[in-house]
Order: sequence, then structure tokens, then C-alpha cells
Amino acid sequence: MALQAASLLPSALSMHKEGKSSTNLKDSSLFGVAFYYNLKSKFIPPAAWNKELTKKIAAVPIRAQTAATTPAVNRSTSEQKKTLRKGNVIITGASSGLGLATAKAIGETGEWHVIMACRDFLKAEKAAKSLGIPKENYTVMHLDLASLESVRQFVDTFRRSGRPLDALVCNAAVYLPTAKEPTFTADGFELSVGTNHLGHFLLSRLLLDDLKQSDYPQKRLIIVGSITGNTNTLAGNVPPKANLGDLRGLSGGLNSLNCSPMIDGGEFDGAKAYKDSKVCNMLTMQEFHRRFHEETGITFASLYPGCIAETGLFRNHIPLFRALFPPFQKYITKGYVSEAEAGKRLAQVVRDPSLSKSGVYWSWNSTSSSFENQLSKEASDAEKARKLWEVSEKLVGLA
Ligand code: LMG
Ligand code: NDP
Ligand code: PMR
Repeated sequence: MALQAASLLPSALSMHKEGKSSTNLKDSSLFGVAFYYNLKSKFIPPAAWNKELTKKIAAVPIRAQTAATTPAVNRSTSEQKKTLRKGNVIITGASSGLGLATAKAIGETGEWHVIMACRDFLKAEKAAKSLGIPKENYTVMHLDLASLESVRQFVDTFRRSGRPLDALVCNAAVYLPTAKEPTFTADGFELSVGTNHLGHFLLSRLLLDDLKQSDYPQKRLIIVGSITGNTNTLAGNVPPKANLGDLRGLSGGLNSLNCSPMIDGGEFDGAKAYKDSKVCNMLTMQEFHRRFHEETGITFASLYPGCIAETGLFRNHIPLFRALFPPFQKYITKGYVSEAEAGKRLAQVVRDPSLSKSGVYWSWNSTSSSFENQLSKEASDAEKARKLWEVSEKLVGLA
């Protein structure tokens, strides 16, 4: 059921709340030393810490520093100016982290209405209010991606709202790095792949029709991927590595009954399941692009927004990891990005006319310029993408 919430907080208070989160940033410093981090400033870490690591990172072909942004599509810019109505975007998992920051970045433009598709209704309402997203610019709707029934209900509810759909952002995810045993969705799929991939697969397949019907000048379907699923990077080589194998576990239903809970048919590993699910997300976008871009004009893209090291994604990791990960990313790998900056990046992919190219995996370089990044061999394997599509269709009841 949809609920339109009233934003009770004045903007001054929401500023204060944001200020509070930067205090947390300071508190999470390495070895008790308080560092203030500025994305634009160049902090040179002590050589002793990172000499070897820096060399290794430099050796990995990360294309961030060299690539250029894609040129703007002029047609879209002029058409967008003619559009009178607000755009409508659904963002899954908008109750925290990247999804929430994106809802804020898009919601406060006044040009869009954000449908926050969340499993925890009240959490989402509170979060939207505390960030000061203008109440007329968002609606919270219930969606639990760990249940195919809930996905279908969400689509019905959205359609009954009468809003056209102009953009869909598949952002929600769970990461279970410390789980020893698998847990399962309502339909019996291993939870990380079930939520991050299969839930989003059904959602985007169903909402494709709605996107097709929209008269908005630019229609987009975006999925959040990650560097850790791409084995052509250093981050993607930290064990356990993503590997979908021949999809035998997925074909068997990922349910631990007749088969393995892992896509490749191996032993359960929560960190690997997450990385595998991100590979699925990136493959899915390319398959959408191949099947539907020409016919529909919809832009299909995935992205890696940077390492947002303090989000709820790491809530299940051990406390030591949660304490060390942010400074490690800020000062050693330099891959860190704040929630607010990452939200602006995803918002760009949703609405910036210069990022309208389809079939792209976006990343940002150290000066926050977007560029088309290259996926790993597995994450760009067209044959695997096709097979993943077909197996996933069967599992979610579309074939
Ligand atoms: C696993 O462990 C867990 O087993 C799993 O349960 C899950 O939690 C998973 O990803 C999550 O992690 C990973 C673990 C094992 O890695 C570690 O975190 C160990 C940390 C070791 C610390 C190394 C020192 C670095 C300096 C740190 C300074 C202090 C800050 C610490 C902050 C820590 C926060 C992370 O990993 C290992 O086995 C060791 C791996 C070592 C790095 C691997 C890098 C591989 C390099 C390969 C280069 C190849 C380049 C590829 C090029 C491709 C070309 C096409
Ligand atoms: P968060 O944990 O802060 O956000 C994840 C969101 O997903 C939450 O809103 C959560 O809801 C929601 N969610 C989880 N399970 C379900 C479900 N079953 N149904 C509906 N919503 C659900 O993490 P991030 O913001 O970091 O993650 C956002 C995206 O960014 C993910 O796709 C992640 O893979 C990706 N990403 C993150 C990176 C990082 O460094 N943090 C790097 C690269 C990619 P609730 O609030 O109720 O828990
Ligand atoms: Mg990684 C070289 C750069 C780099 C980047 C950009 C990331 C991003 N990581 C990098 C390097 C390393 N990490 C290195 C050298 C190590 C070994 C010390 C390392 C370790 C590590 C762990 C244990 N990193 C991690 C973990 C996690 O548990 C996170 C994870 O894999 O989640 C699936 C993670 C991440 N590192 C990243 C990013 C973006 C993540 C988490 C989020 C994600 O992929 O969505």
C-alpha cells in the first residue's frame, strides 16, 4: 500500500542531521587518529603503509584515470526542456545507504517523484524525513525482494497509483559475509542471489512494459553492480572471487535440497554469493540491452559508484572489519566515496542527458568524472548472460 508521508523537519534540522553523519565519519578513523576527509583533496598516505599495495593497484588495469565522459545526446536535452511533467523513478532499497542518498539527490531537484520501494516502511519514511526530502517529491511503497509474491504485489500497487514509470533503479542488496549456513527467500532461493538478482530480475521484467509505455524523453533501467564482481580489478581478486561456473546450482533452484545454494554448484560462501549476485546484475543489464534497447529506446546500464564503506551493507560483517574498512578505503586504496557523493553519481546515471548511452557499465575517476568502464570477461560473457536470463525466467515463473 502506498503512503505519502509528510516531511516535518525544516531544512536546517536536516542539515544538522547530515552534519552528524560526518561526525561519525571522523569517529571511524584508523588507530584513533581523527582524519577529516575531503573527496576533492589529495591526501598522501604514509609511504610505509601502502607502497606495495599502491604498486599492485597501479599494475591493475583500472581505466578510471584515462577514459573520457560520453558526449551528451543533444536531442534528449532539448526534448527534456519541453517536458512539463515530473519524471517518476522507482528506487529499490531506498531506506538507507546509496538508495536513500540517490532518493535525496533526485527528490530535491523538484523535477522528479521518487517511489522508494522498501521492505521496512517506517524506516524508509523516517529516513526520507530526516534527510529533508520534500514530501511532495517521494512516496514509500512496500517491496520485499526476498519474496516473488511481494514483487508482483508491488508492481500491482505501483500500477494502481496511476503514475507513469520513467526510470527504475535496482539498488537494494544484502551481503552476508559471516554466515556459515545459507538462509533462504520466501521462494527457497539462497538469500543474497534470491534478493539481489532474482527479485530484481522479476521486478525489472514486469516493469519493462511500464517503461515502454512512458512518454518521457529518456527512459532508463539501472542496476547497481560492483567492482568486487569484476575479476579484471584488484578488488575483484580478493578471495572469494565471483564465478558463476556453468550455472548448475542456479539451474537446480539454489535451494540446498536437490542442489547447491551457490550458482556454480559449490559450497556455500556468503561473500562469494554476493559477488556472484553482482555479476548477475551486470550480465542482466547487458542482456536487457541486447534484447530491448533497439526496439524500445530504453537505456539499460549498470554502475560501480565507488566504495561507500560506511553503509548498512556491512552490517553483518565483524566489528573489526567495520572499523578498519573505511580508513583502508580512504587512505590506502583511495576507492572511498561518501554516501552523498555516491548518491549524486547514481542520480546522474538516472537523469543526466550525457549518460544516456545504453549497455554501459559506469564508473567514476578520482576527480568524480564518469566514464564507461570495462567489465570482466565473465561479467561481459554474452552466452552466459543469455543462459542466466533463461534460467532466471524459469525460477521466477516467467517461462
Ligand atoms: C574473506 O576474507 C572472508 O573469508 C569471507 O568470509 C568474507 O568476509 C570475504 O570479501 C569478504 O573476505 C578475505 C580476506 C582474505 O581478506 C582480508 O580481508 C584479509 C586482510 C589482509 C590484510 C592485508 C594487508 C593489507 C594492508 C592493510 C592495512 C590495514 C587496514 C586493514 C583493513 C582491512 C579491510 C579489508 O584475503 C586473503 O586471502 C588475502 C588477500 C590479499 C589480497 C588479495 C589481492 C589479490 C591480488 C591479486 C592481484 C591480481 C591482480 C589482478 C589483475 C587482473 C588482470 C586482468
Ligand atoms: P545498504 O545496506 O545501506 O542498503 C541496502 C538497501 O537494500 C537497504 O535499504 C535495505 O533495506 C534494502 N534491502 C535489503 N534487502 C531487501 C529486500 N529483501 N527487499 C527490499 N529491500 C531490501 O547498502 P548500500 O547502500 O551499500 O547498497 C546499495 C547498493 O550498492 C547494493 O546494490 C550494493 O551491492 C551496491 N554497492 C555498494 C557498495 C558499497 O561500498 N557500499 C559498493 C558497490 C556496490 P533495509 O534498510 O530494510 O535493510
Ligand atoms: Mg576491497 C584496490 C582497491 C580496492 C577497492 C576499490 C575495493 C573495493 N577493495 C579494494 C582492495 C582490497 N580489498 C584489498 C587489497 C583487500 C585485501 C586487504 C580488500 C579486502 C576486502 C574485503 C575483506 N574488500 C572488501 C572486503 C569485503 O568484505 C567487501 C566485499 O567484498 O563485499 C562484497 C569489500 C569491498 N572492497 C571494495 C568494495 C566496493 C567492497 C564492498 C562492496 C561491494 O562490492 O559491493
